[in-house]
Amino acid sequence: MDHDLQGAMQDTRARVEARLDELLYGGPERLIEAMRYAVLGGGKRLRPILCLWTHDMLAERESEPVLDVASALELIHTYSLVHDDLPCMDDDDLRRGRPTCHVRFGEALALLVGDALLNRAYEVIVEADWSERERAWQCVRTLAAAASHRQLVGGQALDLEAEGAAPSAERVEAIHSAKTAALIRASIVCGGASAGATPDALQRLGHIGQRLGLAFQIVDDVLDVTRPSEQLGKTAGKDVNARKLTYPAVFGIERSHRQARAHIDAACAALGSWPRSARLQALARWIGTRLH
Ligand code: GRG
Repeated sequence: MDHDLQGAMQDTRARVEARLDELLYGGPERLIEAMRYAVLGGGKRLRPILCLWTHDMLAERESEPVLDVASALELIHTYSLVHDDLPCMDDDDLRRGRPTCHVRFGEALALLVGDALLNRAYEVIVEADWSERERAWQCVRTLAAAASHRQLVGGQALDLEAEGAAPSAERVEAIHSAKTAALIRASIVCGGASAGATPDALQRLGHIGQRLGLAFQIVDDVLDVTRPSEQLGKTAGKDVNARKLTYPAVFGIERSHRQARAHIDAACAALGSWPRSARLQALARWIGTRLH
């Protein structure tokens, strides 16, 4: 990976982790321990990085509490992973290279961890020190829609229904768009909203986020069949074993690669209309290089 990109990602990751560490306190001791275990135990922090770097691309300086919005995105993402790993869902025992939250703390507490992280996310945004409340409202609205029954939760429901179903391009795109792309799209849109982007710019950012979100999930699907668990930090080959509807299942590996590349190229071309987009474009390319 590009040395500068790696360093910049690491710096942003460290900022986000320090903020997440400050945000998770209070409540019953065992619950907060489990919440901190789930959130602070690794992860690429892609969504917060996308949010912060989109904000930087558009704003002269970081004047709004975008670090709190970025942290909220990670709280929602982590809630979805904790719930997804539960025995009634994907039933996984490895996440981010460690035992999953329910394996370590029990199913009931893991369920509550997810509930608590979701609510904490919105609380963090509305309690932050905004100079323009309208921007906070836009971020909350964007996140609530992305995490809703139409998007993240709806995508998970479609995913459960689709296990063992006949492979279809429309179906796999609908699932991935809702389950994965929605939150990645929201990360980029919230970065723009917190910087006061115009409605037109927010719409363009949404299209870019959609492309990157789909590319990210296609790459994730391909890695699931091509990499071992030790490299992934989660159980490899789960999709095939669970007869999941994935891009490789529908298109094969080579065509999946090509589709991911096409989404990334289109996202970079669209980003090119912003003069300070180089770092975000490098990050978009990095999503594809995970395949190499
Ligand atoms: C349970 C409401 C609910 C939703 C679950 C997140 C999710 C939806 C399912 C997890 C399984 C899966 C393949 C999700 C697609 C999104 C995805 C690739 C998640 C993993 O994201 P990374 O790679 O994880 O960014 P880290 O650990 O780096 O944060």
